[in-house]
Amino acid sequence: MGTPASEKPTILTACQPTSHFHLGNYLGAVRRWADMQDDYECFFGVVDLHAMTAPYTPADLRRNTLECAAQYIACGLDPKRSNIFVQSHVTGHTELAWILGCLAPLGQLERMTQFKDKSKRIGQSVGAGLFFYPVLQAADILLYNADAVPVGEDQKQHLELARDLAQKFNNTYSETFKLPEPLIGKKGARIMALQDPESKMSKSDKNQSSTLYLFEPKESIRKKVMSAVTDSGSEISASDDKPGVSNLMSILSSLTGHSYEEIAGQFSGKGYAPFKEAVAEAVIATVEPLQARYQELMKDKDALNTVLKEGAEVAQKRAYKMLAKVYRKAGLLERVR
Ligand code: AQP
Repeated sequence: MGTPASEKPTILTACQPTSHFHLGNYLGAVRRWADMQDDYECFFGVVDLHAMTAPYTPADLRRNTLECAAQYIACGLDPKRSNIFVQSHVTGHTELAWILGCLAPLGQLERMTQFKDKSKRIGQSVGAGLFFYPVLQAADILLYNADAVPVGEDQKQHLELARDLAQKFNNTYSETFKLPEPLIGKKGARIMALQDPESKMSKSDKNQSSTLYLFEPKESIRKKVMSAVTDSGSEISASDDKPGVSNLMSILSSLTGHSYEEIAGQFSGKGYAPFKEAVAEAVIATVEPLQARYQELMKDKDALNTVLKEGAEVAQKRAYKMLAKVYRKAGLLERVR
């Protein structure tokens, strides 16, 4: 018998249901989460409230939320071992975000790179929600008093804010929150855009040839990889002055387990084409079984909704407990029942 859930450290992490997962979400995040399920009590959120921070249509959000749950399961998250839930189904995320927001220094929020990048991309219609997003993310994590948060490298700055807010709450009121540790993988922690290897691979990239989706057709994957930006010269090696080749090497290494040295040796003197073909084949071999499982899961939406209902029930119990503690410590009068 394994360790009971209550004795395991807790992890909380999440994806936004904005569109299908890309290879960065998989290698930097979800694949690693699947490997952690026996060692941690896991809360995997579908953070629909975060997805509202950029312009969206309600029908897409609804569809993406259920599809995100199916993708989690297809990628190896197991509802029998983990709690998969939708953020808006659990009371407490937005409430705690308000309390933490009252402690969050404005200057620190203004320095968030994701806010700066995304607000530039969205332009005039950018809402205050995008600015407040990291505080809601801190609330997502602290509501479960998570010990650790496995994420890609792009989330490091947000996690620092979550730790700072936990510390500030503890100092202002009294010891309440653990300081969550970021768990950032060594391999695949930052997969870069295929057409612009200086920027991270992202769902909202204007140039969709840059983003490899897990559930896109094989031919399209092959085409995108073959047209990925490489660097001058023809040598296969990872270095700062070769961001395109380094990114493809990182993808191949993460998918096959081969080291950079092995990859460099295998393609030495052969040029970019066979190397890119190997990358495309490795991606396709990885996504094929995931795609088949995903199609199966999407046939039974009732079963998916049941997974989300059960996940939210467990999450809610935990959230109510934490929220009551936070309200008490922050001086809110207990409600007369
Ligand atoms: N390029 C990446 N490389 C490694 N890990 C990544 N993650 C995201 N992009 C990369 C990790 O995926 C998890 C879920 O991310 P998310 O759903 O919150 O989406 P995001 O970070 O906002 O991803 P995108 O693609 O950039 O979405 P848009 O364009 O909508 O903002 C996180 O653990 C993240 O670290």
